[in-house]
Amino acid sequence: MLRLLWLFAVLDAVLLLDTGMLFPRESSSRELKELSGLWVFRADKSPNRNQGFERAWYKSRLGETGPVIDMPVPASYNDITQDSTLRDFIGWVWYEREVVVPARWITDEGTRVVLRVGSAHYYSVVWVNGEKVTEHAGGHLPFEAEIGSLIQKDRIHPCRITIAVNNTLTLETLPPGTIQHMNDPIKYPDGYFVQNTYFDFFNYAGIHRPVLLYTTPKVYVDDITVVTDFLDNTGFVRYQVSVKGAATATLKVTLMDKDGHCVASSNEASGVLKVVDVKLWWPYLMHENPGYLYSMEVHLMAADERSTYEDVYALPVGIRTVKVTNTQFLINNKPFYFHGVNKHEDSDIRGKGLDWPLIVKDFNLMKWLGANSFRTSHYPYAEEILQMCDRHGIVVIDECPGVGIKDIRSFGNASLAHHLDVMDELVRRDKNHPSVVMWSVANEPAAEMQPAALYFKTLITHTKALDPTRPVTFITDSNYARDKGWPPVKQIVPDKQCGSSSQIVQAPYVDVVCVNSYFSWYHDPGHLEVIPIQLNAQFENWYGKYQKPIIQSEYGADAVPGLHSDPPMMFTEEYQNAVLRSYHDIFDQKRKQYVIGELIWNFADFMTAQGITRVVGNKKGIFTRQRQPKAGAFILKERYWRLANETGKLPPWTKYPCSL
Ligand code: BDP
Repeated sequence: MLRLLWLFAVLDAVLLLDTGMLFPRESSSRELKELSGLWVFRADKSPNRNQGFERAWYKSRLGETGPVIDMPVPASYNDITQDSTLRDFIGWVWYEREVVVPARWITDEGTRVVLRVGSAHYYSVVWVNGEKVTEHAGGHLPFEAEIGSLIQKDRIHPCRITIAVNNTLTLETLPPGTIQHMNDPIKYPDGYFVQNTYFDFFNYAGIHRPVLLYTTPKVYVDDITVVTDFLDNTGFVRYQVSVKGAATATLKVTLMDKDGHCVASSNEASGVLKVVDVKLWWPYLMHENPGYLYSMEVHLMAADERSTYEDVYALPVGIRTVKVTNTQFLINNKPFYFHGVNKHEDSDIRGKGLDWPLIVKDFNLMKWLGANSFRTSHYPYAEEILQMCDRHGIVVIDECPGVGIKDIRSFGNASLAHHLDVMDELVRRDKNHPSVVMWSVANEPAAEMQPAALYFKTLITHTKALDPTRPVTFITDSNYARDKGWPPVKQIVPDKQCGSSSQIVQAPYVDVVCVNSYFSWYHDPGHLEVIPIQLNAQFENWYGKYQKPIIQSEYGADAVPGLHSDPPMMFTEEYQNAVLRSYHDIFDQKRKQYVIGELIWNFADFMTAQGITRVVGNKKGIFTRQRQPKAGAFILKERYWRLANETGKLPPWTKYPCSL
């Protein structure tokens, strides 16, 4: 009974956003039209970057107001041409695409037509046939607009979609940045400015995820929330369906197993489905049948004086629990050890654009490696990736784009309000993914600054209220970013004492302590011998002070593939190997106590801004940017399979991982 009361209580956590953001899926009542492919494109290179708005480029075809080029969607625009001014462009770019909309979508008054953008970095304004339909701040989460009435106005011409996207980062964006105008005429051309960022990846921009049109009936399933639990052999799926477009509707909710058999059903908009002989959702390498998903089919029927409406939406549901103790992370009440990676959405040519071959390759590599988890450093990844995680049992720490919050002015009210909105959007989008087991609200902010304490208290409390079912974390830099040479924090941060005070902000509110450290790299460079003592001290200090489980959320070293030296020297593959091995020795001592995970920095090499510490990007990958293994990948593979053998339950086919 208590369990059921708890399930009810958690669903009362109400998102402040007034609509849902269900992933668009086809069904007998919903159609979908993908707009991936070639769009026309122009960067607004006018001095104030504002010509597009001044001359209303959205009013007519983009090709009529100036030159245009082909631009693939989804993709970052930066690496598509040979033009360095486009690669490094700051400001508004314009995309346009004409779409022929099925006649029925226009004539059928009972149909809603929705335009959805999976993500566009950073700020977007969208017009349909010259009329503004929406705008959105934030580069990593979806947004939508209903456009039916607009396309009905002009039934003759194809529907023209114009999207202006601006990649400028300011003190109040997430991630933050600053625009610096260089006014010295002896050094810089007239009107010269640069974008400063305080994070270590290239600020790729453009329409990064699919744009599509989809339909629903006028009365439709707007959102579904599920929270799961189990007791012995019985699973519980507490659900809530929210309906839009009518005050009343009849619902039929059916939970189907993988073989299409109904295992539970209900006619209520909210309730608890009981699943006998439940098949739990388990992580990869923890169970012989990982990633088990049920399908919750919601069937809506409604009527008004004009028509009847029927909507069908099927949501994949994994039944599992997550709990944290002082020393353990429990999935389905069993200790889970994160042996995984940090990733980036990053690859040659398409930058941060969603790319299925890359996604599938990365999952194959993670499984080859024996990785059971990753963290979405440093922003929310595509939903398509989370769906893969659900299906393959890869566990996710879901991070918001709160990276590089280094300037005291980024702790103001406007920044906080935006950060809270982003958490709302993130939780709204990802709440139903069984693979997501923890929220990360920020990476290595300047937590020592005085306003940070209240800022993060508010943020973490808010996130826990949004979703009381998942732990919350905040990633701390045990090295302190200012020592790294990047970002240029010394110029923008008032020079306050920077020591261990960041711990004060983090630990009282988070459920799991996540620590990044780069011993023998940013500190004591070249001195591998310091790793054991420093890493040991790091763990003992954090645990001693807060008695919370710890994840080594980043560690690693750059290795230029093919660069060798023995004894090891920095930037060689041997040095990367040595760093990994030293860290692993300490992890092996502490994982028996309170260390609950290790995530290598990074899965693959990735592009960064140009700078004196980066040779065409960050080379801390254990795979190259083209996804070929460096020597370190084999060390990690051996270790991860050994850990899996020790801590998990391997299916027979994984006995010989080398053949995978
Ligand atoms: C960490 C940051 C990560 C960087 C990494 C590095 O969280 O974004 O890429 O350092 O310097 O502190 O390689």
